[in-house]
Amino acid sequence: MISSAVTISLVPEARGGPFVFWDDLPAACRKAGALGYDAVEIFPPGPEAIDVPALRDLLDANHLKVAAFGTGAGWVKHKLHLVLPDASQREKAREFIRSIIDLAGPFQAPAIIGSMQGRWGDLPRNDAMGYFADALNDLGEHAKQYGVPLIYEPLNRYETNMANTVEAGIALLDTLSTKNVTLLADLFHMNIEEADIAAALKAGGKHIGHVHFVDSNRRPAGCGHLNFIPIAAALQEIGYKGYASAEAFPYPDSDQAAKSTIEAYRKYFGQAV
Ligand code: LER
Ligand code: MN
Repeated sequence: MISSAVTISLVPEARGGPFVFWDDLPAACRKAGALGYDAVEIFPPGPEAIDVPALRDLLDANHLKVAAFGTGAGWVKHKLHLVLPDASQREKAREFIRSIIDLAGPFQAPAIIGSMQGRWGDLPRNDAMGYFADALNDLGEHAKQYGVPLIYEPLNRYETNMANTVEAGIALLDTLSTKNVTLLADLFHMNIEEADIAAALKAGGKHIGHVHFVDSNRRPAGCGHLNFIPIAAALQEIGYKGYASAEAFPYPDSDQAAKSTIEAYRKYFGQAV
């Protein structure tokens, strides 16, 4: 069965970004729990921002899990990514991601590499791809001790030139020595880059480890022009059992975005209320 999740950003520098809830972790968890979400996906400024025992209590009280932790604050706050020309900056980016993996692991949650993949250009493509593959191998193996994968998210062409499609993501995974990296299928990015979203999900098969459940315009599912019927059928066909996580703009506001997404989730993924 596919589980539901909703995003919470705790990063002021990400304001304007595609996160449903903002700033107030306890209030967001209460709202997610009340709506019947299975989990929250947290975008923290860094590991020190999360009070681990307090988060555990919050999750228990609201019958929630953590679907994943994002690592993008390493980019939006610290301007770090994994293919910067300077080796010490690349290492800092890796350390930041490692610290999020160590935060996430005890929650049995994976970390996501999205914007931290950076883009090549300051470095030749081959060098950048080599550094990136090294980092994925290292960090993927690091995540193994927690029994979780590392999740890599292909992004659309306006955000990265590393890998924009599921096919390019799989080609990259094929070069890795680690088997512990899976792909994130973000339906917003896929709507820009894929010729056929459902076909791409089917081709992704066992490599699809997480889904950002969102519409064409990055509004909540149901507020754009995506046809979720073939998307849901494709996920079912590949036996996907991860999260459909609402990474969407808080449109028209956070509460309504969370409500309309859980309704869409129930409609398309058949969750009993
Ligand atoms: C960025 O566009 C995105 O989709 C996030 O999940 C990655 O930081
Ligand atoms: Mn995403």
